Amino acid sequence: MNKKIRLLQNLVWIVLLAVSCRQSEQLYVKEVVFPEGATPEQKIEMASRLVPTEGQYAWQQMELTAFVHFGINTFTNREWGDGKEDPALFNPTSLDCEQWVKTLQKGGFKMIILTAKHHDGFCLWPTKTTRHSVASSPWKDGKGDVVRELKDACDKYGMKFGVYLSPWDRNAECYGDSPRYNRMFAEQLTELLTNYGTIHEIWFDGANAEGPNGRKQEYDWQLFCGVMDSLQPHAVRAIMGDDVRWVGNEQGLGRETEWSATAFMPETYPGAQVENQKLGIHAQAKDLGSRDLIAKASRLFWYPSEVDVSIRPGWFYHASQDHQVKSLQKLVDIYFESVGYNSVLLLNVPPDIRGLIHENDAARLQEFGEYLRTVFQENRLLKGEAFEMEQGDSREFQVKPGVTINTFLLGEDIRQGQRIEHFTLEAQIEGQWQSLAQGTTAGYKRLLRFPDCRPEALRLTVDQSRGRVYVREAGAYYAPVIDGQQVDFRSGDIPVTDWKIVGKVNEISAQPARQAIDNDPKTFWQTEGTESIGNLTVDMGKVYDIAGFTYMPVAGGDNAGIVFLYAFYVSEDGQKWVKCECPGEFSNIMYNPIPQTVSFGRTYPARYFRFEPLQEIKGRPFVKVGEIGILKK
Ligand code: FUL
Repeated sequence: MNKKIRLLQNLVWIVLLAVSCRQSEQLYVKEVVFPEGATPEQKIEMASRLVPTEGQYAWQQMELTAFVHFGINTFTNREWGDGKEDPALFNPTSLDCEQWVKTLQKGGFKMIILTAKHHDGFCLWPTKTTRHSVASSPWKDGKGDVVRELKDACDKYGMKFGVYLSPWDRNAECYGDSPRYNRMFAEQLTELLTNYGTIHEIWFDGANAEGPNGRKQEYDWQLFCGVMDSLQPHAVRAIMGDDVRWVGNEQGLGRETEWSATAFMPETYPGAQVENQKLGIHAQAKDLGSRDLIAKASRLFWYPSEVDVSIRPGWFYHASQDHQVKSLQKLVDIYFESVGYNSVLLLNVPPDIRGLIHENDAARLQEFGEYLRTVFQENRLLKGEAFEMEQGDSREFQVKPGVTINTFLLGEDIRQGQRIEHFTLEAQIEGQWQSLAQGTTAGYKRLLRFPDCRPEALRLTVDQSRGRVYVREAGAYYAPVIDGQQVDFRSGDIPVTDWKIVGKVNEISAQPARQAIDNDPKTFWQTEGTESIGNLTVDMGKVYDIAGFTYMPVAGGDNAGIVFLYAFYVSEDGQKWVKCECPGEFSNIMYNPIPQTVSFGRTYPARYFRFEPLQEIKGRPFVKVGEIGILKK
């Protein structure tokens, strides 16, 4: 099998699309190149006929997919391992992949993507390419294979399966020696795509060489694509892949206006950086598909968005986060702002050191699944099946008598393109029409929420569209109010009332250092940015045995000032200082600027502590610190 197979598949798909098409329009699968001199109107008309591949369409239909971050970090309590970990640490006591699958299925998830290798390079399968794998661990006497166990469990319960293979590898000695590492990576990919049956999604992370002294590895995407084309041509390729696009944040937040037909060129394409820069767009850009942008673009891609977020603050399991599992309300909001914003949700659920999904996460997933099933089991419109509309058309729907609604669903038949640009919804209540809600793009699925009401009918108007609109489904639902509050971040265990800052501090007058220890995460300390970054030395008034600390980043706007590397010191008398054992790196904080908890793995007697930021996330000369807290256990 080779690239031709992928082309052939697309051809068959086009024929199928053409047959199902109630029109005789030409469709463009995955990509459309505008002819030289095309007018903005011609481009929009062509954009409306851009459609997904068969694989992309099947992927979109899953709606709910799960990430499982599990590996050496689970046992070292870290987010990013440095590759120097002893494989002997990997030893889950009661790993049960069937429990993962059954638990996620109760939550409504249709696919599991496993971190077969994270940035630490530790492989969850017995690879021939490195000794840094389960084969060197005591787990099952080195004969275990997590990829195999999970894939078997997925097959048994009818769950789809995907792999995360980190291109960035902090263990591989050849990383940075580009051709050698590329060969090794291609071999790892080959093993994964050959030995485990059908793989539905292949996930390549965008993070690489963020560490200090990182050598630059030039990845050979052509080589990797060749491997995928020949071994698993049906699998969709995500992030550093051209089928599925990263939404641009790790908070679970989609865009209200989300175009799957986008000018954003997949970053692995030659010249993509220049092309995207020319258009002024990047993964986080607010607008990736408006008329104005398309007028400037020379081609468009069907490149739909995937929203990845963890059910806990971190991607990997940390016992300290057992009580920070996202609330049902938060998960439901994420659902509405991902699946309901024309995206697929990729929710991470990290198994613990036993090798099981923790009871708290399992209970939450069950609630989440039950909630969604309750909300969406019954369409409260009398008729919401497929129909067509032109720009300016309105369509009325009868609501079942006497029912309350607060949610509207609008889904386009994207096999004919994504076309709706603006729509409004009105409700007829006691004979009077009144405005209820409005939206911009719809795409595969758009959910609108509004206050509870009991209308006799609803009226949908397509105010603006890119040609004729093909609606796959419309629905009205009732989403009940959810009880329960999210547990707030605990800044520290020691009251800050007696704390004093010691010595000279680098600070700007508007954001003085004391704001980093005032127990108010909304205020912060900012350094001047002229000399060295400086540090914060605090006298806590008496000696405590301290086990760790917390850092609350200030995640406003461009994330400027967030600390990446740091050192932490303690002292009993303010004279003799001890450097605490800790990673010295807030891993992944540039993508996920959440409160950080650092555990030393032992206690230190301390009356004084010193937090020394060493590097800002982008090497800027200043930092901002929302809060520093001290932990006793
Ligand atoms: C990030 C990684 O650095 C995180 O550790 C995690 O795997 C997330 C899904 O992607 O960029």
